[in-house]
Amino acid sequence: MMIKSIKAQEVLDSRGNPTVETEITLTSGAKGRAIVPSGASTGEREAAELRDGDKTRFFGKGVLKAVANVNSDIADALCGKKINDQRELDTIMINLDGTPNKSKLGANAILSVSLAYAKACANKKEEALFQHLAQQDKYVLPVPCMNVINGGVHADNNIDFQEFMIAPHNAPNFETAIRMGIETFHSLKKVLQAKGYNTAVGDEGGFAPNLKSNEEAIEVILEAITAAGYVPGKDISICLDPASSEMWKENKYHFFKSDGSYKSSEEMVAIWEDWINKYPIVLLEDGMAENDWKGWQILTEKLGDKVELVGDDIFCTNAKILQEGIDKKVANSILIKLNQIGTLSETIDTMKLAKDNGYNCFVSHRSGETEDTTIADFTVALGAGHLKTGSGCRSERISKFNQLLRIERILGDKAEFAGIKTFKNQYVC
Ligand code: 2PG
Ligand code: MG
Repeated sequence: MMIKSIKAQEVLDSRGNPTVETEITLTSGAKGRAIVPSGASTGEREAAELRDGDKTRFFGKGVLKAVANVNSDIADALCGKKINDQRELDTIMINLDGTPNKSKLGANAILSVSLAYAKACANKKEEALFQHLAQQDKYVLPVPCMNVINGGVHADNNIDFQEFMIAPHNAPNFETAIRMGIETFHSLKKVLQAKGYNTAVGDEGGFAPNLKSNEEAIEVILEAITAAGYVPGKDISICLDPASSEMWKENKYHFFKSDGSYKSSEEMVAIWEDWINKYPIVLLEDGMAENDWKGWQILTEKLGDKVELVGDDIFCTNAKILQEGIDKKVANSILIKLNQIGTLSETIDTMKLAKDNGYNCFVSHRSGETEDTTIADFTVALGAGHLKTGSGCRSERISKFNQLLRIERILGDKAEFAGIKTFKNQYVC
């Protein structure tokens, strides 16, 4: 596959922040285009997102340097050369950057090229992206974990925890699952309205009301599941991402947004234990902060055989850090965000390491997203079984669900829906 041209430009994400879009044209004429997303509650050890820092443009958030890096250094290293596969392309860029966290060229620059190349190769083979990326014979459609209440740094309300998700798992296929999720989302709007709460939405399309407590978020969701005609726990369960790193200050968890109180690691674990015993929770992501490894070990020891414990900020989709986690018995699942590590090949390596060690992989969007639907194809191709890509509104979220609907329809009988078995150690409370 010879690359004829690589052209990047600055476009915008769902928060109106600049981001990198790259289009690659192969000598065959096949093209591929990708746009990279951007996080708000980022892990400290994520690959570096290169921003201009020029305060006269987009308050310093421009990405013209990253764009220039694609159009000059990266294009010079790749255009006109024979490149055998994705790994070779990614390795050339990793070496060209030469830093441990891709800070020279920018992970945003590198990932845009990595993904655009995969799409161009799929187009050359006249395959869908999920077919081109497929790592196995069977295609698994994921349980969509839909973030219906937003808090933390994703919303301007009084909820400390960032994401309250519903997982419609008792369905024969993805199409039914997404319908169940959307119906529950619409029911939730009515439940909130009836209680006099605001129904404006946060960054990922979930409602962002001011509530009496963090716990009330679960209660209104359970009410909505029932009102939509489903049974909590049997048909639809709950997944949480409190994004605890955002609450971690001076070795304590601070409830900055609600009542200003704080908790020790042990007290935080006790909250999760209580919630898991009371509510149909099947997955807890970042229940502890990225710098609280001790707390993570306590959490895993206590609850690791009951629910899926996903490490996001703590692992940053990085195989080296995941290996540390495996050695220290931290979590039993890893969140997968391509832009945390910066290339497709490294992301797949991390997922392989996870799988070989009995960890689950939970694929994720970023809070700053775009119309790019790569993660939908990627989740099916890698057989990850579950993904989170937002709520029941906002086109940058819905575009991924629509892509999954298309994929399921293309596959017909060959599509398998992951269902409840995709979650690790589901505990029935
Ligand atoms: C997370 C993500 C995505 P952000 O914490 O898991 O939901 O948020 O992209 O802001 O890091
Ligand atoms: Mg997270």
